[in-house]
Amino acid sequence: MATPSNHDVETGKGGETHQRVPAKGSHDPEGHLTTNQGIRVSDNQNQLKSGERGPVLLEDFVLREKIFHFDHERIPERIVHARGSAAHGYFELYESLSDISKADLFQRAGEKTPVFTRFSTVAGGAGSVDTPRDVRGFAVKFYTREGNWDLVGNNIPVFFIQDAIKFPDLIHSVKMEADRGFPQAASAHDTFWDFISLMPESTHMIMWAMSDRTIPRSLRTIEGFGVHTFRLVNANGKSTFVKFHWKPKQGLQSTLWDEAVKIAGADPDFHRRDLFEAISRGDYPEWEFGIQAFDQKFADALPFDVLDPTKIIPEEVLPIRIVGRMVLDRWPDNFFAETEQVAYCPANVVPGIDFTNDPLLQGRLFSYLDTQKSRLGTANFHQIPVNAPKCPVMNFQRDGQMQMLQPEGRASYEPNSLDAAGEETGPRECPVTGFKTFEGRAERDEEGDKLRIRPESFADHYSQARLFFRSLAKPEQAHLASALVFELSKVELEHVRTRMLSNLVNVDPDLAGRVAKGLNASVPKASKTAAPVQDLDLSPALRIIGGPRQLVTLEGRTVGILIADGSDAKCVADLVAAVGEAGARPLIIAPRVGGAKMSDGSLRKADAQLAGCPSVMVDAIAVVLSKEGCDMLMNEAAAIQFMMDAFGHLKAIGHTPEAKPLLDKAGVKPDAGVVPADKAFVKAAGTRYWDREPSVRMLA
Ligand code: HDE
Repeated sequence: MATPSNHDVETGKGGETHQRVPAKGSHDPEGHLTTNQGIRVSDNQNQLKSGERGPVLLEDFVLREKIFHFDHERIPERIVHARGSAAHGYFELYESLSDISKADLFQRAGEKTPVFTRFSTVAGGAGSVDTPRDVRGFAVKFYTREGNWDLVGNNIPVFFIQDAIKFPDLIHSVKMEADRGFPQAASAHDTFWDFISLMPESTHMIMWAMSDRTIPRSLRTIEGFGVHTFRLVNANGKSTFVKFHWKPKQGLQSTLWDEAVKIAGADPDFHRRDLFEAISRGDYPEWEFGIQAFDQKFADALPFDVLDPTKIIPEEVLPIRIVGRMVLDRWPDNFFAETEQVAYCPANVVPGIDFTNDPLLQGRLFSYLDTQKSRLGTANFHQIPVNAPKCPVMNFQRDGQMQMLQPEGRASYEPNSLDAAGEETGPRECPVTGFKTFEGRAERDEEGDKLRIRPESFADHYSQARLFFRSLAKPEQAHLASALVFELSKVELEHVRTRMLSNLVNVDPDLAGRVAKGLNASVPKASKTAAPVQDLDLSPALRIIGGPRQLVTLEGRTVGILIADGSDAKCVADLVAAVGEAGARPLIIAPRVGGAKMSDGSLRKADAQLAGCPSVMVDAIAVVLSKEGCDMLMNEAAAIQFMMDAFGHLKAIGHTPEAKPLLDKAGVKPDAGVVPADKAFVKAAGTRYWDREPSVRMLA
């Protein structure tokens, strides 16, 4: 419902519009425009000038303040993860974890903890597109009763490097090249692959990065991982190692590369918009929270080091115990105040959660505070509402830029005895409930000489890369190989391509052969490995296609229904109803957004215009055209491309018999996914048709 207007409209001498508080009325503070000093503004359209056409006067503090504030609206964007979208929600615990953790949020089944979750791409700037091939950040701030816990993870369970000292090199290599300032938000260039090919430890991550995981269909269809091994600590001080997981209730779903590229042009905000719209319509995204908990004995028996962040523990080796869920149900009120200013930090843990000696994690614990100071400009960034804990915060830290608190009294130190004089004495430490670092020296080699050395237990860089590649479904393997061909084709330094191929031979000779063929290169000798490559048991749980988290469903998806003048009104109405019943959002697309004149003479308004809504924007299409409508669209490139892309992206296509000529023109061939635009379509639309792919695309 529209808000009642609070203003009168007048036209100024120069024809400019003035929206003004009504001259007659109470003139109470409500609704008056003021400066930041609270001074009411009389004219927000004109500067103060000497004479009608004269110079502007320096004394115009209203103008000066407005422009001054505007000039300072931007803060430094994040050096990595600059582009992000976030939402509020809650975490709900399914079962008490008190046996392994004393953290308050893990004690009582059914209890909810507020969260703020930010998803991001890594390489691009804040204004870059949503769908490049990139890792997605998955950062959750839990506002627990014992303070904030930040689980700052990614949508991939491993990382490129084993030691924090390599992070600036990794990021410099993937960002825009230093001399030319391109490419933006893309890993397909010389410096990235130069670095990667010299860093065999990144090979496992590269397999994930080149897989369909890095071109997700939606932020709602990604997994999340804490990556490092953490610890849970119970009330008796016993430590349990843990890996954290987020599993999307919407199922895992990715795009095809060609689709991701086209989405970038059609809607640069595709993921942000999708998250916003899903929450706005009450289709709240949800993830289950899982843990892999294990002890030192289990860790010692694994064929790799659990402190090495380039390794996973396959679910088949240690199942994931689902212990809770996260629901995102509220969009931020203000993007800047919340999504931009939120400051995550892996060092934010609560009693009952602790770190391990993972050398990457250790570096991160140190790094994030510096970032926040540099970005938010003050050591008081924790006072910004989105960062402020939702429990009491009391200490003797004082002052600093942008201090918002006004502590009373003189107790700004302790010990003090001001209480003896009847004054406030301030808070005190507590050995019972305060955070105590886990003391045990359970990890090997914790004591020893000071060394700059990589442990030998980190030396196997290829076995899990092989495990990942071989565990994928066939189409996913082809996508991965093709992604490597694409990226390396953009690499101009030939020696880098060759070195990368040598590394790939260690992963899988077949993969190396396919990539070499795609580059029209020969397969070089395998590069030297630091440890023998092992054939580990495969993990089918790593697959998207045919894996345990692929859902055949229309729930949460979008179905495009293409109409034009003369479309069958009943057919469209039935489809809209059936698609809605199946949990999807029907999107009516027409040549003109005002709508189309239907078979029964009614006007059906469209949600989107065909030229601005290619089929990459939806998960399946129904083409409900009459003969007249089809004839009209036969010479419309947007309509032909609409069909061609839906077919090429392996989507279900429902159509009326009259639409057939258009399908033929677009090269749509009959298969299990091309069906009549009726119930059969609704049934067919919950999945993609992978068998179609070899007929539409040459893959490596
Ligand atoms: Fe980050 N990372 N990172 N990172 N990271 C940042 O902190 C850093 C790493 C991750 O939505 C920065 O506030 C170092 C791994 C996410 O605001 C910065 C190292 C993982 C986000 C930083 C790593 C991550 C960040 C930039 C190697 C997955 C976005 C802005 C030791 C487990 C959080 C900021 C958000 C952000 C440093 C490695 C995840 C520069 C030094 C591994 C999701 O402090």
